[in-house]
Amino acid sequence: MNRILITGAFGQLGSEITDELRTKYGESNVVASDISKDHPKAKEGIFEYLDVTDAERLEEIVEKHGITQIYHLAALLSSVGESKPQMAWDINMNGLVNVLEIARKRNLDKVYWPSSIAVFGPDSPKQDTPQNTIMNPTTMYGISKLAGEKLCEYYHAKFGVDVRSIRYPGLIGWKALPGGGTTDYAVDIYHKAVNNEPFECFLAKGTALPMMYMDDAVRGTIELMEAPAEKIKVRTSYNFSAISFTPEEILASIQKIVPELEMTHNPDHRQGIAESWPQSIADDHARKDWGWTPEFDLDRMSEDIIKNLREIYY
Ligand code: AKB
Repeated sequence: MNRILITGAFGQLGSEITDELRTKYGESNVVASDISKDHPKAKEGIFEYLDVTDAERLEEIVEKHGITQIYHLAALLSSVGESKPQMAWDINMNGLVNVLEIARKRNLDKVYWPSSIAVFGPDSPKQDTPQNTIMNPTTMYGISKLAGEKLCEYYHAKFGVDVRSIRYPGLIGWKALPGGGTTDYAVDIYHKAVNNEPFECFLAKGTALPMMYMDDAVRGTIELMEAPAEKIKVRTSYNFSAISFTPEEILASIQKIVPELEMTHNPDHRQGIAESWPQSIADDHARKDWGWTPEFDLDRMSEDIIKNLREIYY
């Protein structure tokens, strides 16, 4: 019987994965944890307050609920990580060390931990960035993710911890808002479109980034976690890809449904972060090893998000 703990359960990805895992494994087998106590989702299902840098509290929760798997999603993202680099290192690295240690000590079945395209840097190939290439990230977020990947690989090789990971592109969903990322504009633009407001983009024209619809990301993550262990050949983190677009391309896709949407550009410090990242990702290892295939292209994603947001707002 799987008993799953999710950290960062009220974040953009956490809220969607928590719902999906509860549907799949039953409410009583999925424990949501987060540093935010007052979130409305704290009242849905089993909830535990958790600061992931507190190893004792983590152990107490794992013991109390007989946890067998952890989805460790709590992290500070790229943009906020640049304004709080020490905090980003502390949460992103020490949180991961605590989770891997508990998995080793208590012989947990599996751990999931997200990495990011932020592990790549200005020296990496920009187009179809391969799984194994020069990395050299320049953000604290990217540095913590690259170090985390090596830590996961080490815990697998040295202690046999079954830790699995994906390098996410920008994730775009309609259920929860992201916070502190460089790809967040591609979520905000849909809310502006549905509310008939003009959109000011913090990235410049022509800035292409790898992106993915949340439904694909959640499905792919659970597929990776359910794949037989012998299929998982990459124990750092898998490149994971679906779509890639510039601000003008997402605007054009939305304008097919909301022709009046207008966009202006006012690039800020996030432009530099975006320019240091790949524009598209080669994910042949994920496809070959555990059968990854994305389903949503840009227009299908736009249609689905706008339909769902219209139901929420009107
Ligand atoms: C961010 O923009 O920081 C994240 C990411 C690409 O990891 N969405």
